[in-house]
Amino acid sequence: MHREETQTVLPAARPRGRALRIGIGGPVGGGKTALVAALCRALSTELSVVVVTNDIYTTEDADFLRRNGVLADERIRAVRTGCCPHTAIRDDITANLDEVEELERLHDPDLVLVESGGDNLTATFSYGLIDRQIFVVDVAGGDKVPRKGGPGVTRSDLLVINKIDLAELVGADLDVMRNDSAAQRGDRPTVLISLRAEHGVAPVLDWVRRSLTAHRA
Ligand SMILES: Nc1nc2c(ncn2[C@@H]2O[C@H](COP(=O)(O)OP(=O)(O)OP(=O)(O)O)[C@@H](O)[C@H]2O)c(=O)[nH]1
Ligand SMILES: [Mg+2]
Repeated sequence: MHREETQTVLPAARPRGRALRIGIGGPVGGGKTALVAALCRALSTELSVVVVTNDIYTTEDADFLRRNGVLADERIRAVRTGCCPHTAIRDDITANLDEVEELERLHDPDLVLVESGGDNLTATFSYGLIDRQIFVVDVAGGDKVPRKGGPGVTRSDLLVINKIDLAELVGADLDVMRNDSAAQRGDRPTVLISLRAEHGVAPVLDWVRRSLTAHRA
């Protein structure tokens, strides 16, 4: 652990309050697991981090995170929803809450990341499960996506537009996506990133650190 190195960013003494729980949702394949992996890699030397993934039929995403060694295996739990992913993060959150609370009991984390199964634009997390939510879309769905709205696009605490490295290939205009997001979201932040780029996760990392500081305060 290298907690001393981060004291300029985070409060020196960790209050004994509950961990910050962040939900990460969005359509299938947008880069939710890639984002979780990048956040874990960047934060796990300075913070205690745990992860709950959701898949409908498998434990694919948890397996991926474990295979890539982003955290110790026991810090990663998988929920198999067996039904529409939004049900398990919004309507009946019991299975997720059980895993989150068990991980909190075992590891006393600073940060809990809950990845939703890939869903559609209507999916959101219950604030009974998480404190803040990130909605991840990608440019490959077309630059119309932010304009189509839905609660993830309009009301998530952070909108991530991922895979900007592919924008030219798929003919997505990033200015259109930026402007439509601003029109949909008002003051709520949006970041355009590529998780394939070196330090591509940095804008999300900054937001997570600011959120953690605010949560602790
Ligand atoms: N080119 C490019 N590919 C990316 C980027 N981010 C993720 N990917 C790739 O996109 C694919 C899907 O990424 P995932 O992280 O599995 O997406 P997901 O949202 O977790 O998918 P589900 O959990 O199945 O909904 C993978 O092959 C990633 O390697 C990016 O910024 N650029
Ligand atoms: Mg995933």
